[in-house]
Amino acid sequence: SSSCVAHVALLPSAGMGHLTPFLRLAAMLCHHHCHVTLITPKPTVSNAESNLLSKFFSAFPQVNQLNLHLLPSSHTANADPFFLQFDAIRRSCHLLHPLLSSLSPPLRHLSMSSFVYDMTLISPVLPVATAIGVPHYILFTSSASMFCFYSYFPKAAESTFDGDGIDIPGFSSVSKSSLPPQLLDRDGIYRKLFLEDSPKVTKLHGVFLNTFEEVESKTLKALNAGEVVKDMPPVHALGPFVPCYEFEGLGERGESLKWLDKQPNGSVIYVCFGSRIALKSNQIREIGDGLVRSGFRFLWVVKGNKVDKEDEEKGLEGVLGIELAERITKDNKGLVVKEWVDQRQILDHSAVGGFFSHCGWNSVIEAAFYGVPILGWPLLGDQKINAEFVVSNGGFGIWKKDWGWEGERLVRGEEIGDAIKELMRNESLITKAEEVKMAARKAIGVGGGSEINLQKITEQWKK
Ligand code: BUP
Repeated sequence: SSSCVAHVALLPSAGMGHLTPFLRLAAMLCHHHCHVTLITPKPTVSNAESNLLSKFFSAFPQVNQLNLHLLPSSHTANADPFFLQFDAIRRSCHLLHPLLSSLSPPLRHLSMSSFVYDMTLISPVLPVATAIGVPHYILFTSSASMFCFYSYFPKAAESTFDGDGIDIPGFSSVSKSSLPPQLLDRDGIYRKLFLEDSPKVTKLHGVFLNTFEEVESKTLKALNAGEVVKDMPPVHALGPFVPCYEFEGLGERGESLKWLDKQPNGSVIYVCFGSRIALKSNQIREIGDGLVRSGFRFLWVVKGNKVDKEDEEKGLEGVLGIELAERITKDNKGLVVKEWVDQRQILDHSAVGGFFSHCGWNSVIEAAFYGVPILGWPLLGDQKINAEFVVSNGGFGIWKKDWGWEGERLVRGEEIGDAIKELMRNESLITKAEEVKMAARKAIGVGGGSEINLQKITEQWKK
């Protein structure tokens, strides 16, 4: 009967790094026979987001779409467009109450359904979820380690971080230089957001993470034992969120996949620094120089602008510079693309033997799922914490710590070329990556930890 169907509402926030895991979770919930409502903040910041949303809704017509029309964002000159969007969503959350009250079937039935929202929306959503009276959860779109740091942050912020590192139960010893710089900045906007939201995690019914026991067990245990924060609600590892063939990369195989088809097994290094970062042009040229110097084949996604909507008028030569573009063409070993690529299919391709990555959490988890060794260059935010995970927990990659954050110094082509050679020639990393891949698949397979967690929680909602 319909009373046995759990009805889950999901609310993602800005950027592909947040939207993608939400859509993958939505697909997982559909496969577990939940009725799903996806709340979509409109308009999106990037074209990539609106494209992915329309593919998702055509693959899952049973998912109910609710548009949350955003109030205009407060314009701050030079602010990060993604931050402005986070802010606009936060300031529009009071509009959720009338929107959610109009749902059918209603969300209101006690312990029958749930509301899952983005980690950056705790403060504004909390009163709405409480008023509706529905169990509510956040999807924390980074690692368990980062969540550990996030929850402990108000306490940690009392200190000046002057020592070598920071001592948090379950958090691998991370040095001060690896902590997100925006959080150390006393006037930082992300710091304010963390300080406001973090103490409220105890008010949630639970926290979902795109990770798995096998790689973050110590941290998950500490979180769930209340060692990080007293009264921590249950923290559920549900990952790795499987890239979903039903809506991702539908349609024609693009240029980059066709090019990969022609390359030998394990011969190509795939280079991509995520959807949020546009490196300075002198740094882009050094990367190109490093790729050519390495002697390896490469598939390189470059971004000339932070937001894809503004990137269209600049051609590839405009981003690379004519000299580098010609050198790459002459060398004939690499393909450079400026358009959005299907990273899932690229990492799954047998020609790809390594991944030069900024260590965004989704990218790290995708590389783990497909067993691809990583050369990490964390550029901002949580990425050094994620790189630490790759090197220590997974052991499937390398990270040159002296390269620093984005723009800290110019990393030379020679250094980059050497690091690529080191990655691509290291057989033991391939073995490690294969082990992580097996563990990842075990976690979500029948009887696996994450699969059991998801089953338990959806059963709970159906009661
Ligand atoms: Br760029 C790019 N194709 O061309 P992260 C990214 N992706 O499929 P970020 C593509 O976007 P945050 C492209 O597979 C991953 O799922 C990629 O998320 C996909 O980094 C996602 O790796 C990017 O977490 O977000 O974009 O920096 O800062 O929120 O971590």
